[in-house]
Amino acid sequence: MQVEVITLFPDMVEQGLSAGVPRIAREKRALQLSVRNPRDYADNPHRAVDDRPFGGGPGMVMQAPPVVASIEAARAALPQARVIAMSPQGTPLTQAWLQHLADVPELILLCGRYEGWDERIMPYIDVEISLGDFVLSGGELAAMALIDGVARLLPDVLGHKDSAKEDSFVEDLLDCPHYTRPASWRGVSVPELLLSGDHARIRQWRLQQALGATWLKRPDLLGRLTLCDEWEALLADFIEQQQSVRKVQA
Ligand code: 9D3
Repeated sequence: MQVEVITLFPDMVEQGLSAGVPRIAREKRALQLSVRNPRDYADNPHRAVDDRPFGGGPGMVMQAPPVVASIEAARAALPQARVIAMSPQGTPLTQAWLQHLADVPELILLCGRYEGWDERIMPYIDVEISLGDFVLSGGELAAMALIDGVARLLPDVLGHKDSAKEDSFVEDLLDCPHYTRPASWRGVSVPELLLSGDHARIRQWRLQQALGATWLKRPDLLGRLTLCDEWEALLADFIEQQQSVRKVQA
């Protein structure tokens, strides 16, 4: 996948995606990233790309000419690309979106700064994507989050060890608890079952813990799923155990 990020902070994006999984994706050429600065397309001697809003009000607005010149230059490099604007007005990013985007060969991501951009850039945008209902100071962290989430889905980046693919349920549920050595630490032992070598029961315990964690912490996620009888029974059992724990505590 080839990605062009249009940003006033190219170093931030370049640096943020040069560690961990995105770095591996780039080294394996599964992800080819380039950054482009609208300042390089400003036609004034101070290379200004923002100006005061018509109609008054606080802050500055990114100007249409350098932003659209950047998009058009990125388009020349990536002719098939969809143009995604990172924007608090966008549709919220989900795992389903990431899975869709992981199949797209070329992407252009536009990052805003200041109060946003001149509305006249909108005809050059295919879709607006947000990270959620909270306020960031610009689109760069959102673009980096999107690229990070896509990078780990690209073929041959994580290989078979990808724990996200090992168990098909994990995409829809919260994670189960994890433990590693030491087996006993500060008087707290790892659940015995995990040391038993009984992989069928371990798998079932993990699924039950994932169902239980989702029920406790994110009931909204459970509401969107229809559970099969086996999962329903595992969750019912978890809830029962939870209620006896609560009674002992009370
Ligand atoms: C406080 C400023 N707001 C005035 C009502 C508007 C505003 C302008 C620019 C809010 C945020 C931003 C910068 N944000 C992004 O570029 C952004 C973002 C976000 O803020 N939240 C979630 N996802 C995203 S994607 C890009």
